[in-house]
Amino acid sequence: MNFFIAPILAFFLQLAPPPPSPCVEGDINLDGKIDGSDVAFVLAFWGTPFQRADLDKNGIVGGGDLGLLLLFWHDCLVGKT
Ligand SMILES: [Ca+2]
Ligand SMILES: [Ca+2]
Repeated sequence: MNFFIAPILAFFLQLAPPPPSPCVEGDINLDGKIDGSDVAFVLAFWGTPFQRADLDKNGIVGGGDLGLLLLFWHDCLVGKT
């Protein structure tokens, strides 16, 4: 499933505008917030070297990136309220 979805998501991410918020670290789809859609990107690119979802910079998207995304999620919500 990732084989078909990942290239399509990568294409649309290339068209995305610059990040509008300080939540850059985990805002994979650049919509200004860190939420379930960013988790979906991590899962869609799981096991691939997609750089924007590779938050821990180990060269592959995996559990470490999901953990960091959840960590950033919390920080982002605190800053927005
Ligand atoms: Ca986002
Ligand atoms: Ca990684």
